[in-house]
Amino acid sequence: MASATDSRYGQKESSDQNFDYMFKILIIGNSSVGKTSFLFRYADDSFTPAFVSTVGIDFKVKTIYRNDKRIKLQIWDTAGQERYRTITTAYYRGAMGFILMYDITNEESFNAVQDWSTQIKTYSWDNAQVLLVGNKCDMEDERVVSSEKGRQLAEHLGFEFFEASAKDNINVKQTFERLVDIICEKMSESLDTADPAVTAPPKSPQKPVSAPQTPSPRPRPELLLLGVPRGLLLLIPPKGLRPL
Ligand SMILES: Nc1nc2c(ncn2[C@@H]2O[C@H](COP(=O)(O)OP(=O)(O)OP(=O)(O)O)[C@@H](O)[C@H]2O)c(=O)[nH]1
Ligand SMILES: [Mg+2]
Repeated sequence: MASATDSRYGQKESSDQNFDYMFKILIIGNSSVGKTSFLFRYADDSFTPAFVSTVGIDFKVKTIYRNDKRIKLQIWDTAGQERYRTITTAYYRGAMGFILMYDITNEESFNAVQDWSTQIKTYSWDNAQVLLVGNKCDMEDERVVSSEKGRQLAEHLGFEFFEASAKDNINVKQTFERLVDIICEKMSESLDTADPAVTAPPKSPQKPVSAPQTPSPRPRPELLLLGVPRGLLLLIPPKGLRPL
């Protein structure tokens, strides 16, 4: 089973400090929709038909050039199974983009999209960008969710929409690149405001950066519910604690 120590998740690139921006991206959605396959297709150009359900959460790093910038993507692959929900939602904090995935051959996974969207609103910050992806579009004969239904739901939720196939490598790269572009657009719109979720590389001399920090096992609910990065909240004086 995949786990934090799974050798498939090579971290070779994670120590590369030569980048302009680093974006944290999460892939979420019901179990078996193809999240892990989607990530492996993108990062390693590989696909396996075997289903190995993800345990907890893991990540891969990929650095790309986009808009004249070198952008390091830290892509988190979350477990879709309900039992891991507390762990996975703790990682939503600080994510700049989400790929919310369903399986076009599985109606239940499509019906769950609204709930996943609510989870994003609850646990991430307001400016996080979301793409809705209907995966397994190679399985046309078994399709139960039409493209039109997918598009309508995406429109209703305010997300952009792709149908894709990790198996046949359809729209995988395009999905990530579009998400990066939307994040970049959003960043340039809010140039004046400090953007705590964007991590610029350290000034020289460059220090090695450790693997992404694991959130505390019990995230503080008031911070998560507000969807505000923790650093910002610390600037607010704790009025209630002042002596009278
Ligand atoms: N035909 C087809 N099968 C796919 C595609 N993507 C994934 N699969 C298969 O679907 C099954 C589930 O894929 P995973 O990537 O493990 O699903 P997951 O969303 O990561 O599931 P959890 O880790 O349990 O949340 C595997 O057997 C994959 O081979 C696709 O695009 N087309
Ligand atoms: Mg998985």
